[in-house]
Amino acid sequence: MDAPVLPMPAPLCLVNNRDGVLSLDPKALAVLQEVAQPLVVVAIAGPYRTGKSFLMNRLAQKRSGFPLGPTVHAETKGIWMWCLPHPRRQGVTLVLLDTEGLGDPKKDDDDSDAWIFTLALLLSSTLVYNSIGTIDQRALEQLRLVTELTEHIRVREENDNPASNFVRIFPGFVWTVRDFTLQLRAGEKALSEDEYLEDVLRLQTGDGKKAKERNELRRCLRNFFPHRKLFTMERPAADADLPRLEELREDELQPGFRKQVDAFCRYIWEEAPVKVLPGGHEVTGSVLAGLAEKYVAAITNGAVPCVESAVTALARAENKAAVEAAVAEYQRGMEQGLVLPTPSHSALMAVHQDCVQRAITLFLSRAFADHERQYHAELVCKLEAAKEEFCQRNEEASEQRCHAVLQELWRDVELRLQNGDYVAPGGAQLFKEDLDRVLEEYKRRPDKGVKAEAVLEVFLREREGLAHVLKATEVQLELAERQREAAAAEAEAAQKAAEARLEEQRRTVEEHKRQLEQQLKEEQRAWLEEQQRVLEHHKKEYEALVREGFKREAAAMQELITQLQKEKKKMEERKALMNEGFKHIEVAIQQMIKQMQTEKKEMEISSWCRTGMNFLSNLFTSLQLIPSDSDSEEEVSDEDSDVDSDEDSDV
Ligand SMILES: Nc1nc2c(ncn2[C@@H]2O[C@H](COP(=O)(O)OP(=O)(O)OP(=O)(O)O)[C@@H](O)[C@H]2O)c(=O)[nH]1
Ligand SMILES: [Mg+2]
Repeated sequence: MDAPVLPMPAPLCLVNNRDGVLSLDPKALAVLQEVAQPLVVVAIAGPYRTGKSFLMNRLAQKRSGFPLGPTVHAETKGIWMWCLPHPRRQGVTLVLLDTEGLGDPKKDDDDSDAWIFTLALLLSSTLVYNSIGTIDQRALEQLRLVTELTEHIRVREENDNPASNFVRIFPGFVWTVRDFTLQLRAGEKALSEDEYLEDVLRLQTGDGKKAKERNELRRCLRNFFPHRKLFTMERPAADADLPRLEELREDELQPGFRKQVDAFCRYIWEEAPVKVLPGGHEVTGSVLAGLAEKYVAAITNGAVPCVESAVTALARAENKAAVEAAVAEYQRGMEQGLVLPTPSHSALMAVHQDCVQRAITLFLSRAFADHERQYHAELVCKLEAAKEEFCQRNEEASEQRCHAVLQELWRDVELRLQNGDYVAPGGAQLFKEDLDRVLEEYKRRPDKGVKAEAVLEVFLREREGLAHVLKATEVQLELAERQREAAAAEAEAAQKAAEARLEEQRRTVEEHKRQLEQQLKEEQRAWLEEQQRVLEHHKKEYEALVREGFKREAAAMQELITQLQKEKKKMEERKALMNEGFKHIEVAIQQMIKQMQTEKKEMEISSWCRTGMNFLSNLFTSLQLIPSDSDSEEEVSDEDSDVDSDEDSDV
């Protein structure tokens, strides 16, 4: 399992805010870099002095941590971070982000409020908006930052259409209302907290400028945040005790508050999702640190943070690291699994296959946005080169061992040669017997490895001159015969090795194809699911607008839905195309193998990569999984396109 979060005794400042200039704290970044687990990131934002830090400490299950201030002066500055083991999910880290309160009159820089809020939103998977009192017009107006988000966030580099794209990347939205004293009723009817929130977000009738502005905010909240949840909490203690809340025992807090805050914590621990990038890749500490760096750099350069460019830039570094990690994993596995020299080439290949599989799995679990499969192809080349190196080392180890054995066994023959025993009468017979003994013993010796026959053949060839020295035809014949035998054995071994290598290359190509296919299908499934979610969300909105009598807005919503349906349909067509593509790949691999078998040749690494991996990547790339904005625009302008047959067109 991935390394668990390091114990972090107290929160650290992640984003400094010095007079409106934001910067990242290297210490907090270093802590994040160490967290290899997927992260659930919960950020809290909202007006200053409303009990945000206190609530975050409850989520951390700690009495103190994020500092609270007892006075009217704003306490939290910038964004503070606390990484903790997730209380409910093994192998997941909970990251709490406590932000500086909004609307502090002491701040003269209004912009930093907007950027802190933007960062909290971009970095989290669940955003808690905390306010005090009730959700009245004033409370809503404090959230006007939401209507300005289009000026602060871009989702894609080109053709960005924030209205439809925010919903894909925005976190879940939880509103906590503190010191809430109202009864949740509409007339006679009791309301749940969520019904109350929806009631508050209902569009207001009227055509005036004020009504428009009010509705704009409501519409933004409804459109951008499909998952909304409300928790109301009563005052936690008597007025006199509020400044020393941290010191109060649990049973000194109001029972009603305890129940409500517990329900909130339970919801966050059980429901808040792991943060994912567009495309579904789970965010780990290093990725979150990278995102924070990219976004803060954009803000300090006076630019608008763009999610797509941050992800693409991060992907380069992460994918490179993923290749390195996968190759290191392969090498570690090979070192541990092999004792050189191996008895046969296939013994080495069995370990290789196992390690390659683990390396590819590791790479695919870490890599993201590798749309051109550039890094996957690089991995193939590096694994191939690493394998060749192991094969080389295996052969060298075998050669050394065989030479040592032959040297040892030949020592007696050498002595007899020096004594002239073989030139004496009966010498030829004696030489034959000795040679037999040496070769028998050589055969018996274990652990000679893949070069046993080749080394023997060379060894015997080097001794061809002996026959001449000994002037004995029998010796000459005997040597020639033995040499022929060794050569035949060597040819057979070489043939077997070539076949094994061919088989291994086929299996490796298959393995890459299998894992890639699995990943592509998974990506596509995630995309379709996300699109379905977005569609359902917009459909719900459409129905609400119709119900509330907002015809013009409903028509605009319907247009958006039609566009999303077209994108979905296009993806489904691509799915069919992709399945076709995989069949072609299968056939192409078989043909490639057949050709190699007939030509009895191995592919060189470079040509292997070209014909194998590049072939696959080109085909996958040409399938172009995710439709781009330009695709959908092109489709939308195509008035004749038939979408009415689509299952979702019943709105
Ligand atoms: N009335 C009230 N006070 C609270 C509540 N929770 C905490 N407090 C008190 O309010 C004061 C401010 O609490 P914090 O948690 O620091 O509030 P904050 O929103 O983080 O404040 P800033 O970081 O300055 O924006 C402290 O004295 C808390 O004890 C609450 O639910 N109701
Ligand atoms: Mg605070």
